[in-house]
Amino acid sequence: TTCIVLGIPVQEGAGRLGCDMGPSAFRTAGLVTELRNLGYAVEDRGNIVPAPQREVRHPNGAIKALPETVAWTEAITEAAYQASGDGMPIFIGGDHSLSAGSMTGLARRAAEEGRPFFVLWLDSHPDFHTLETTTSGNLHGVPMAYATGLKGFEGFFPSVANPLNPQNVCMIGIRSVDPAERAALSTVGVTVYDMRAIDENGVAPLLDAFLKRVAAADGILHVSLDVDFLDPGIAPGVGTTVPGGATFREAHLIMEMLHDSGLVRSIDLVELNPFLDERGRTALLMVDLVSSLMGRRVLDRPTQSYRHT
Ligand code: DIR
Ligand code: MN
Ligand code: MN
Ligand code: MN
Repeated sequence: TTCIVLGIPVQEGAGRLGCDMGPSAFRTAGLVTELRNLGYAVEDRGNIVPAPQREVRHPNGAIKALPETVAWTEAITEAAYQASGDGMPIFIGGDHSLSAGSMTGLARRAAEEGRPFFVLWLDSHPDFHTLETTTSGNLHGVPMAYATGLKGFEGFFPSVANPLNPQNVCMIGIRSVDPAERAALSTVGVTVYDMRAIDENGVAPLLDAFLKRVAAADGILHVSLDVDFLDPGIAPGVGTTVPGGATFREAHLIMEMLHDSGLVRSIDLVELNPFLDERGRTALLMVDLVSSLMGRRVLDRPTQSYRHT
């Protein structure tokens, strides 16, 4: 596999500035070297630039930076589609609005390959607002609703040719859900494991069940990792910390299980805000987690096999 690193310095989707420095911080933290040390060929395509902006206005006056986000989404969708034909894309953000583009581009690729597209969403938030329901107006809160084809984006965002089936989405780590998101989630069949589910079961059985479903469907799996999935105590470099997040050990276990599964085709690393970080520790932790996802291991051990039969 060739890892294709794509920097996406979008910050307009978040409530505060600084995510535009995320791609630099991932590179400074050694992402590319780490991947090469694990034996991968790596092609760093640099940072992508947004498409030209069009004037676009929405009746929801709370919305911020709609023309910018639409322009980013257009460019990211195309870059994601192209990169997924060349190797394993690793999208380094940038705020989570970038996933509106990465998921739609990857979904198009999966559709062309005739395989179902699945997403593992590791985040404290479901990011399941539509343009109508967002009250913060921060568009990093909408990418999952957009990619799954919820109503209300038409005429503003690019139309979604290959909507992600909500039943192919598994969210883990959720602990901050707005009322409109809760209502929408309950109707569409997204699998949502909140922190209580982790506390009661541990992450392993939750993820195992999902990976078995992906394998049984011969699916293509995308992983979207928001820094705020992690507990703020270990990952302070994000604008939207929420207490009570995933621990170092839970996060690494998830990454190692993902590697063992052999199912992951692409990764988003989002919401890293180097301005809020403590001497790069969050960037370093994120790179460390990527290493585990890409195959670094402590000991050899027999692994559960997730094979399509
Ligand atoms: C909140 C926070 N649900 C909003 N969202 C996100 O602003 O819509 N924070 N994504 O990271
Ligand atoms: Mn998010
Ligand atoms: Mn989040
Ligand atoms: Mn089958």
